Amino acid sequence: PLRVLSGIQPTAGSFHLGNYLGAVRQWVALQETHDAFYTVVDLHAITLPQDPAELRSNTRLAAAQLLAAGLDPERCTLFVQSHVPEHAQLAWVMNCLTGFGEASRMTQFKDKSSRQGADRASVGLFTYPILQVADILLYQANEVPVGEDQRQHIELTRDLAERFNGRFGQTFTVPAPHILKETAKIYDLQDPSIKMSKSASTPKGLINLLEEPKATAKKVKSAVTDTGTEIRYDAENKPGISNLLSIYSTLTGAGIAELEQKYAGKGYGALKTDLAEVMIDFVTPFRERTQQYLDDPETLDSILAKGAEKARAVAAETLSQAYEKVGFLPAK
Ligand code: AQP
Repeated sequence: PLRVLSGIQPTAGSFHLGNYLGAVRQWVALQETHDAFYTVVDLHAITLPQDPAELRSNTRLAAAQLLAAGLDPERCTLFVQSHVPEHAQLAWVMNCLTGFGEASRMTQFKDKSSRQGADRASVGLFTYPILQVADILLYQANEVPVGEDQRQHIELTRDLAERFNGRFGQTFTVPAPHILKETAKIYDLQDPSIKMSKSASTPKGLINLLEEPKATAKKVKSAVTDTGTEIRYDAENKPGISNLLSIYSTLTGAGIAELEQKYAGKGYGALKTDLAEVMIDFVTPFRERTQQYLDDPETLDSILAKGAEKARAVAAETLSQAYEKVGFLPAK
């Protein structure tokens, strides 16, 4: 089977609805059809200042949420990035293949560093996409399931894989992004012109999956829409309503056309009330399952230990090939 690799940061504690719909939901589906590797990217998490105790507990929390969302350790390999040292090792090689100007063009770095004050941004934040390149190439992934915001980083991964292969001989699979149109970008509920995001969203526009379900319902009901009355998918003219329809459709499996018909002649209030219910039905069991995994840290840690072992077997093989191609003298 084809292989997929993707990762998620443990920084924010709770995943938000954009992380789930844009990425994690695809991960769950792909474990059925692909050889799937999923990682909690704690090395990426320290590119912004972190609290050590929080990072540790958020790493477990991220793994617990992935399992609660439906990842099955029998069907996929789930591991913590820092448990597999090959990620940092290959990243160094990839750093040396990347042009400074090329890295400077990454829009996520520009956004994140300008929010922090460019001078205070770490070099780690700058090379973040190159570590991500290593994450993907180590597993010879064919596809990378992510949200639209990651497209540029996957392009960089393709460029560097081709560059390495061209310079040193065929070594890496050149991966393709796996981005689903309907959920590629979930928008902030208060400002549907920006993506829902842990760092740029307003608290009322951001749905954290682990918050009180009642708070979630309230956010849905106070979502910003438009001055019209018609419930119709039109991303350009009705971004707020279109965002709500996408979320509704994905969580329930109902098609957009079906929803438009269901709400023909009804007001925005009716749509929001029903979507609030749908959200509560989704987050309530999700929170419970997450808590169950957190209550049993030994099981959780052993799942992650087994995952790391499986991941290392693949990563070590790729790294040794890459090291040999580059010209490093093998240690005897
Ligand atoms: N709004 C979104 N719509 C669709 N997909 C999204 N993703 C994030 N936001 C949306 C996808 O979630 C996956 C994991 O993301 P990450 O751990 O790299 O976190 P992030 O991109 O740092 O998440 P945020 O909230 O977007 O953080 P900030 O505000 O720091 O930039 C990725 O596949 C991502 O595409």
